[in-house]
Amino acid sequence: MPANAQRLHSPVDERELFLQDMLAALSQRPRQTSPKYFYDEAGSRLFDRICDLPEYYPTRTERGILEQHGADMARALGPRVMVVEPGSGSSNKVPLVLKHLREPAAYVPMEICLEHMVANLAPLEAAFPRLEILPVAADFTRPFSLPTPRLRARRRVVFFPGSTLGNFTPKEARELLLTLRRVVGHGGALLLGVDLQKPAEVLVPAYDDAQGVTAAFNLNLLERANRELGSDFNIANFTHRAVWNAEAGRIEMHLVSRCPQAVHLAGQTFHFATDEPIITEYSHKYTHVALQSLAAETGFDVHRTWEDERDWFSLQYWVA
Ligand code: AVJ
Repeated sequence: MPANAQRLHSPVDERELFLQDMLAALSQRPRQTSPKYFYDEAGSRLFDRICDLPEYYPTRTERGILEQHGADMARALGPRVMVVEPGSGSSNKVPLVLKHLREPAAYVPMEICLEHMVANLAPLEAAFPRLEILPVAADFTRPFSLPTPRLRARRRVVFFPGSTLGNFTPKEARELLLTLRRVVGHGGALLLGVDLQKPAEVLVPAYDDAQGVTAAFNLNLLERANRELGSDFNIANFTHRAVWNAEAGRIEMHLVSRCPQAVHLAGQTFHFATDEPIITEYSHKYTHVALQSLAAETGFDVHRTWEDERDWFSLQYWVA
């Protein structure tokens, strides 16, 4: 592990947390797991494949906006900023902004899975040899502290692309944005990538692709529980489903029981009826009006936004 990387939770804590969260998830109705558990090594690789799928438009649409307007965004952010990226994944979007920033003070990627994060930093270190990179292995939905870069930062900026915000319910999203507002402080900024509402015939295939990669990503959660927690999910007895919940304005991913069955985990037994779902992810889709209200409710001003020509995706520059 690089000397400057910080691991805030021990692997034992992570396993215990996964077990407790899975027991709680399977005990509630409807059963609902946290999407953060998708991203073990296998899940992270499957997600990287999802990003290249023809049906999954968000990644390429967002990249297009960052490529076209990255210089404009960097001018708005200004010189000597410290860029914090919660859920940095493969850190493959931040270079599109970093390359235009004048004297960035530091880049702080944050991921739960330290191995996946650090394994992906080599290209960034090669492209930005003078940039101080301070990886932090933490779950950004829980309290975290940030390292202090050698070069004093003029302002803190959180880069939060990929519509990861969509994973959270409106209440959770507000709480997370209030946390990010505290992280950046007065005068700080948020550069937020969010997926916008569009017809269901575009949205549903993006979460239920013809090749079944998203199905494998979803089912991998049960395989991970079997691998790491010793549960006995029979993967063939669950099927992937993606639904557009128009009232809530979100895509929902479910794992649906194909038959009456019992699953065992840590000495407990969980009975499933046919067609009973485990909700594994929400992906909320936003309107411009909803984003304006969300910014106002969480102490930010919407200073600039950049969209693609179809108005499918938006990069939002919010100032605290
Ligand atoms: C990484 C949470 C933004 O919600 O679109 C992709 C995850 N799930 N395909 C999303 C995901 C199914 C993705 N986020």
